[in-house]
Amino acid sequence: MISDRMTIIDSHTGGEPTRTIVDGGPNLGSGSMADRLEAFQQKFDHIRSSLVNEPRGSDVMVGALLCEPVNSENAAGVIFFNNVGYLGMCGHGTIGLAVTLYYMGKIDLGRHTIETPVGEVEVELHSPNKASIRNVASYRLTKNITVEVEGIGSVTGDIAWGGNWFFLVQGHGQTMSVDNVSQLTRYSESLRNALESQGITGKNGQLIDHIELFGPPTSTEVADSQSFVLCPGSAYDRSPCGTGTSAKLACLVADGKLQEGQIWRQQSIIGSVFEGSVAIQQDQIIPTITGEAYVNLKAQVLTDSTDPFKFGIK
Ligand code: PYC
Repeated sequence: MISDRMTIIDSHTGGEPTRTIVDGGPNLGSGSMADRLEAFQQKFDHIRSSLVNEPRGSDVMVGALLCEPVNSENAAGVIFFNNVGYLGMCGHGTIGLAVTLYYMGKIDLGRHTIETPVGEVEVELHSPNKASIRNVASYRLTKNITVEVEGIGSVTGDIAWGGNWFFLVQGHGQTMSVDNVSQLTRYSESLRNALESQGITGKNGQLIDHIELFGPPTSTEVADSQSFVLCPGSAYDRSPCGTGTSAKLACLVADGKLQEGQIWRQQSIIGSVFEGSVAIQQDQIIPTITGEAYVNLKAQVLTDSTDPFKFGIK
């Protein structure tokens, strides 16, 4: 038997894909997005895997389940996931979701609120392909922490939250080039493993699952900094990473290198750029990240009950 229940729309934000389930997704109840994420994980993880893992997906694919919001005044709820699990927030994915909702005729240009498992974020859709997200409050937890990495030596970086946990490294000695992504991936994986095995975590023992390496931009005309971001799993972010840029902005503010309202342009390893700035509210750093996204596929998901890999290659 072949089911065709689910409809997906794919988009990419600065080269990083988002696959949004816009219809026929699992019923996760009517709780908060955090509660629904838990239900997704416990009861429907095979759907996550079937959509983003091979043979239908790939390691780089980020999934988004479009949900009814708890507050009917909000535009939507969303749960993000990838090849290995779930994301609290996803900046490129939220920009992709906004562009997708516009394509579907569900939102107009202007401001909208989206519910995520880590809180509400605001989206401003400036045009059919350009959006700003006002992210959750971001902060640096620890500055200059040194970790011993097997085969590499001592690496010093900062731990910061931008909706996900990041370890941000400036002086890594690696060549920041798209031709070098295999080596950047190996380096970042070793670093992430070392953080985990040495018990270096985010707040309340939360896993640091994103690594962010920085270098100079390809041109100061286009950006202020370039980054390589390793996502949970082994895929790198083709975009400058919305939550990673938020974590970077929080560090810059903490170091007195970025003022409220000042623009920071973060370039990805493939050259796409997000613009970021912060507002300071009640001592909290609230980043706004602007980027461009494009829809590029609408499809019906076919699931053959006899397919041995219908739930993906795990
Ligand atoms: O843009 O926040 C982001 C993100 C997280 C993982 C992949 N992209």
